Formats: sequence, structure tokens, C-alpha cells
Amino acid sequence: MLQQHSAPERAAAHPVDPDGEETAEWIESIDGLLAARGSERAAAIVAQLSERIGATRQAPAGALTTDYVNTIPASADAHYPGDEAAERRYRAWIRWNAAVMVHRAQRPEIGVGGHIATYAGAATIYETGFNHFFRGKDHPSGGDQVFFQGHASPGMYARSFVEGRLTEAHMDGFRQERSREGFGLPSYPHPRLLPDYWEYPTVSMGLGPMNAIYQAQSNRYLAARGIKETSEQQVWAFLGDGEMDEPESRGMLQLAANDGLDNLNFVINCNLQRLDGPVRGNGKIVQELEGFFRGAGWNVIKVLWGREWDELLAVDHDRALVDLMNATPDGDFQTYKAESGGFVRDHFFGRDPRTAKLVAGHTDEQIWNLKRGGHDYRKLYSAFKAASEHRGQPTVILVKTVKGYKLGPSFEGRMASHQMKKLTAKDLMDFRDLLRIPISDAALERDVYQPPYYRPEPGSPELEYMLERRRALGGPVPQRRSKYTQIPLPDDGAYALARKGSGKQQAATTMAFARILRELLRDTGMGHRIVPIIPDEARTFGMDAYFPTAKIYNPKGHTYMSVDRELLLAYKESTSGQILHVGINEAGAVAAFTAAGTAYATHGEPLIPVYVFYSMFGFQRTGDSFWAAGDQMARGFVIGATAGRTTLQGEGLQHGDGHSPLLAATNPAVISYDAAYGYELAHIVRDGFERMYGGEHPDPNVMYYLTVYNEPIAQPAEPEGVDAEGILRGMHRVARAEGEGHPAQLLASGVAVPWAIEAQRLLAADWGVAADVWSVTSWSELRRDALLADEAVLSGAEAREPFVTQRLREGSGGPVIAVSDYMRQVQDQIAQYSPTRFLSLGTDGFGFSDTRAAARRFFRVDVESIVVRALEGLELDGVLPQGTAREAAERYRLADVTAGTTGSAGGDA
Ligand SMILES: Cc1ncc(C[n+]2csc(CCOP(=O)(O)OP(=O)(O)O)c2C)c(N)n1
Ligand SMILES: [Mg+2]
Repeated sequence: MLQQHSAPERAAAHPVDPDGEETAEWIESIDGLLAARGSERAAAIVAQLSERIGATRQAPAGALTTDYVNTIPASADAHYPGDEAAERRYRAWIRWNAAVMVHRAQRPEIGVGGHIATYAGAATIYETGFNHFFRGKDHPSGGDQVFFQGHASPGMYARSFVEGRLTEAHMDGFRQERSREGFGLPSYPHPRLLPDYWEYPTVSMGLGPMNAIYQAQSNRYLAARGIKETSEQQVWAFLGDGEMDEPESRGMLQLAANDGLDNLNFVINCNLQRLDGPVRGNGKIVQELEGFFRGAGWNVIKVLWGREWDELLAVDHDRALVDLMNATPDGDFQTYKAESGGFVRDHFFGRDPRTAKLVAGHTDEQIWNLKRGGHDYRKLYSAFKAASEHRGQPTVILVKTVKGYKLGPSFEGRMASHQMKKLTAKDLMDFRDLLRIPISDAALERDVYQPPYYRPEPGSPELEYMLERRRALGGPVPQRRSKYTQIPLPDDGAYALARKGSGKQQAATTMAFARILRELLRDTGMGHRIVPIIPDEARTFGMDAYFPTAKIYNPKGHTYMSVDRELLLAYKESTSGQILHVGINEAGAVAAFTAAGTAYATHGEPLIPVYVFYSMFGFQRTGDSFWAAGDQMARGFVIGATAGRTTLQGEGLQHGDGHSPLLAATNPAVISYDAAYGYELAHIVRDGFERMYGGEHPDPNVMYYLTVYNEPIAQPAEPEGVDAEGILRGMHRVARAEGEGHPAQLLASGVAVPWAIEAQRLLAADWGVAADVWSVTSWSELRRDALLADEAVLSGAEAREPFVTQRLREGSGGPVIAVSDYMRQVQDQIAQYSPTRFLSLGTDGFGFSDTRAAARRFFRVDVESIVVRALEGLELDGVLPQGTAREAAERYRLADVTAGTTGSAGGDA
């Protein structure tokens, strides 16, 4: 019988040697040889032995790839526990309904369509999971987490329809989320659009693999932290072979291997095609992935050939067939399945007289019926079982399939099959015949746009069996639940320090935030649920202070002797550590954030991620992941540290963030704040907790994005009777105009607030202008409120004035000058809602690594620039004589970059 596993490979895969005695004998022989003949001779013999192993169809120890055959030999295939006939029957119903759903969505008045071919090719893979592996939420284990390939979603809907979870009205609501409110099914898995159903948004290629890896890690973390038992829960990620070209798909495999995530299974549907054409026409994607994954430390299981091939392989004594399989490029394999049995005989088997002879007794039809492994539920079952039982490593199952399988010659293996959305009348009839769906020709001909769905009468034995399988496995999949353990919110004590200010000392807002976080971590009610996530910048942000107490999570603990073990702030790793230190890996950090931030739904146990990063490498670098986190309704805090184009100096152009609040504003799930002071942060963080877990807010599914700076400033104590509502809604007055003078209003955010306060002083002293200063904690929240107000008529709501307009009316009046350390578009978000003239200043353009003072002068955002801009506003309003602003610009030498003085020295990260 065919044997593809070598003993050494097995030994390598299993940490425990299955036959230590035998191994010891071999070692003894080698030792003898070494002693007698020396190492050169011993190495030569080992090399020859290795070659010999290769020649007998086994993978030499340490080899990254094996022959292009199933990893599990036929002799080791597991016993199949299912009712094959019943499963085949309803698999056909599901296939039918999936294709019909997409086809019907093409009816003339709708014309939306979707993807048919991907699910058709993957149906058997998914059904293996549904019938025997995927555990639902009511399973004693807590259930599995299944990441479905996004554009295979019609298949999941079709199964849910047969199960009775969805109705025909839902099926006909495919891609009509708004026009068929209540019945609309989103094209792809979007939890936000179907919150009781989908759990993981996957359709942005590459995010699914990352998120699945960190989901598996998060499961382990929950158990290690004593919050939830997760040891029996498995993560399954279904991915496309084309998708594996995304760097994100492959870039984090090492984490899964290093953490020994044997609760993780990737299943890659290798149909050899992506959207436009072959994934590796000239090569072999399965072999490439096998080498890549094995090299990364994963367990690899290939499912390439169906059972029909077993007997051919069994008599392939001279390896002619295996050699042919090894040598045939994917482009050819794709073509074979778009042709015929005769074609395969001539162009595949016919390439070697020995293989031609192997199939000489086969009819063309029998040759055509030599299936790919991904269409054989027995082979798949063996692989899934082996994967779920494998210990010590994550597993990838590489499954070879035909895209568009069973959809007939116009779909199967065709280059364009990915985007084909409808079937011809003939395709439909053939498909019906092939699947043996009891629908008459007349019913199909009645309306070619609307072939009927098929669901048997309740009580049909197949349906009963199907439902029973799901009951036994713990209920339906996919299913999202959002009931979770209520948690006590941190009490006021956690914020007391931040509200006191920094006294005589100076402190940056990054530091102020770090102190708030330290207090929160100490909170006895919920501190243990906070997950600090820091991609290798803890020291930069002053968060190394948490190392010795909170400790860094590492499933292997801390087994080495640390160089800094004597220090108070020693680097400390622990199996129950709280900090997720993901390494220099922002993409991984967002994936970790997403898993933690959705634990309330996935596990019913809230974790509150606090992800701290260089602000430039957040929404800009990993914006798509935040978008997916928003879709998945993640809750948590995202901290853009060392923010501001002119504030983080020394790092230069690539680090100088002058726009992250704008990028954050594009994500509807992100509430973004640019606080100036620690006491503002205290209000904002407390509000965030209340919103996310207080149980009262109608929309708790948000992420708070806080930009904080590394420039030390005098942090004022919270003023008596502070306008807390203003802080949270976006602006509050921090300095009233004093004395008589022409009125103006200075709006600033974050690090720019002290500049505005100084400008207020200069305006009063030098120009007789009395200006109010407002700290704008959130330009984007002000804008969002204003948009709602201004759409009142359109949406039939009560007309009202935007909050920003109201507050500005309450102020001193005069022109509004808006400034921050970001590009003007950030400030300009509220321009149209200002009741008076609105002028902005900002840091548009690339940053550089000059001093803060020079940079602020260069971008014309510094104190004097604010003064001149205010005078310009008053001049344009006719309040001040023409030429006043120019005169001021000359007096302050505004054109001279070296004359700027705004900002403290330093600022390197
Ligand atoms: C980031 C990203 N880029 C592009 C796409 C568009 N897209 C959707 S499916 C697809 C092809 C997928 O091929 P593969 O992963 O092999 O899946 P399968 O063949 O199983 O359909 C592409 C390019 C996307 N969804 N996400
Ligand atoms: Mg593919």
C-alpha cells in the first residue's frame, strides 16, 4: 500500500518518538560508523540513505515538499462515520439553491447577481465541516470559529435555507439589504449587516488568514488569563489559493507555529484559479504552499486525489503516474477539467506509455470520473479529522478542486467562471438532472429568470439527518451572538490622577494616557479584561512600566535568563501575561485588537483591547483591517501615539502624521478625539467605557481613536465645572476672551491648544483683539453631529442647529481661526457650520525631521501664524484696516523659518 510518511518525518511531527528503542539502535549504528570511519563517511552514507528514501516515494526528512499525492495514504483513510447517501442528497439541494439564489438575483428588475463558481467547487469541503466538524454555539466546547471564504457565502445561505433558518424571501433578498429591509442578505459575510448570522468579515483577501490566526491566539489567551475555558474550540479558516498571494495571508504564519496553535486549521481551496486566470499556470500552487507552510512550522495535509485514483496509484510501481503528477503544471490540470475524459487520456496519461497503459482498461467516462480530492468527502473527512486531532502545530489542509464543479462545461475550470452569475436554460436543466432535483421542465421553463428553489417537505429523512447532525454538533453555523457577561465599569478613582494635572512638572498626553491605563489595569472589577496591545513601541510610549506587573503574554512563559532581570522595569514574559506584544507587526496588532474587541460576542466575555501605535502606522497602514474590525463590531481603544506632523520630530517624513484623524473619520465605527489635556482624556476614556459596556448607549459597537503626543506641556488641572458635554461632543472653551477688544475665536486641538492660548495673549497685548480659545476635542464628531442636523429635512427629522454652531454662537463672536497639527482638511470638516468667517491653518504636505519650532513656522501653524491669521480674518470682515495682517507678518518675521519659537526642543520617539 502507498505510504507517504517517513518515520523520521513522523517523529519530527510528533514530539514524542513513537519507537524510541528503534531510534536508539539507529543512533548507535551511526555512532559506531562515526567512531570507525569519521564524519565524512557517515555523512556520505546518510546522504545515500536519504536519496534512497526519496526514491521510494517517501519525503526525505527535512524536505519541504512531498510528492503530488494525498498526504494521508488510502490505507490510513479514516472510517467515514456519516450516511453518505443522505449527505450526497442534501448536498445537491444546497448546491442547487446556492446557484439558483445568485441566478434569481439576476432577474431583470434587480440585476445584482453574485458568485456561483467558488461555492460550487467548494461545496464538498464545506459540507464535510458542517456534517462532522463545525461545532455550534451550544456545543459544550463553546463552539468553533469558522471563517468562510467571503464569496462562497451563497452556499452558506443555501444551507441555512434548507435547514429552515432562512426563508425564500431571504433568499430573494440576496444583495438587497435596504430595499428588502428585514430580509436582505448581504453579498458577503458582514456581521454589521447581518448581526445574528455572520461573525467574521473575510472578503477583503488576506484579512481572514490574519484574523483567524489571532482568533486562535485570543482563544488561548482567554484561557491562560483564566477568563474562559476554550481548549476544545477550533478555528477553521477557509481560504482561496489566489488569496494566498496576499502578503497578509502568509505574513503571520510564524506566530501560529511559535505559539503552537493546534486549535487552528487553514483549509485552502486550491482550484488553481483566481479571478482572472490560473494562480500558477506554469507551476504548482499546492507544492509552493506546502513548502511555505511546512517551512513556517505548520503541519501540512494535502488532499489532491479522490478515491478513484487509489487503485491506479497502488499499481504505479515504477512511479510513472506520480512522476507525471509531479511534473504536470497547474495550467494543464485546469485545462483537463474543462475538456473531456478522452482529452485527459490523450494529454495526461498519454504522455508516458506506462501511464497510458494504466488506464487502458478505463472508459473515457471512467477517466473523467477520476475526481479531485476536494470532491471526495471521504478524503476530506480523513484530512479534517487528522487536522483537528493534530497536536503541537497548526494545520493547513491543501485541497485540490475544480472551480465551478458540476455547473457544466460553460463553468467548470473556465477562465471567466469566477464572475459568471447566471446559468442558461440548458445549464439549469443539466444541473438539475445531474443533481437529481425534483423540479419539472415546465417549472423551469415558466420563468427562466426565476427557477424554483428546492426544499423537501419537513420530515424527509435526509433533512432530519441533516438537522440531527447540526444538533449533535451544537446548533447552527454560522451564528453570531452578542450576549455577554456584564462587567463593572472602572470607578472614578481610575481617572483622578489625570484630572489633577501635572502640577509644576510637564507631561505629554501620551504620558497622561499611560497613567490612566496604569490605573485602569489596577481596577479590581475589570482591569484584568484590558488587553494592552503594543507592537514593539512600549518604551517609546512609556509603557514599559507595565512589563513587570502586567507581564507580556507568551504561551511558553519566560524560560531564558533576562539580561535586565535585576532591574525594576524588567522585561517579563509569562504564560498568563496580560500584554499582547505582537512584535513589529501592526497588521497583526489590529488582528489581535479585532479578536479581543469582539470577544464579547465570540465568547460572551468582554475583553477591552487598548492598542497603542505610532499614529502614522495605524489607519494609514492598516486601514482595511480597521474597516473589517468595524464590520465585526469590535469595541476598544485605539491610541495613535506620537501624533502630529510637527510634534514627533527626528523621525521625519514617513512618521510625521498630519492626517490620521482624517483617515479615522472615514470609518463610521471610529470615534476620534484629539485631546489637549489629561483631564480631557479622562472624560473621553470614561465615556468610551460607558458607551461600550455601560449598557445604555444605542450604538456601543465603536472604537475610540485617541491621538496623543510626546511633547511635554504643563497639564492644567480640570477646571471647576468643566463643560464635560462639550469635551465629549467635540469642543469646550478653555480660555475666555479677557478685556475689551475686537472679538475672534481660536479653535485648536491637541498639541495646538497651548499655541492658541499664547496667540490669544499676543492678540490682546499687541493688537487689541479679545479672542476665546476652544479646545476642539473632535473635529469629526462635531462634523458628524452637524451632518445629522443638516440632513434633518431629508430624513424627516426635527430641524435643529448643529452643536458646533450653537457653541460658536455662545462664544465671543468674530472670525473663527481653526488650527491643529494636522492638515487643514481636518479642521475644515466644520467650516460650513461656522456662523462667522472660518479660516484654517494646518500642516499640509510631507513632514521632515527639523526642530518643532522650525516645522511649525514652516507649516504656518505656530503662535505667530495664528495671530496673523486672526488679524487677516478681522481685516476681511472690515473690522481692522487693510494691511494689518501683513504688517504683523513682517513684525513676527513669519517668512523666516528660523524665527519660530513654538514648541519645546526634542521630540524624538
Ligand atoms: C484585497 C482584495 N483584493 C481583491 C479582491 C477581489 N477578489 C474577490 S475574489 C477574487 C479571486 C479569488 O480567488 P481565490 O482566492 O483563488 O478564490 P476562489 O478561486 O476560491 O474563488 C478577487 C481578486 C478582494 N476581494 N480583496
Ligand atoms: Mg482559487
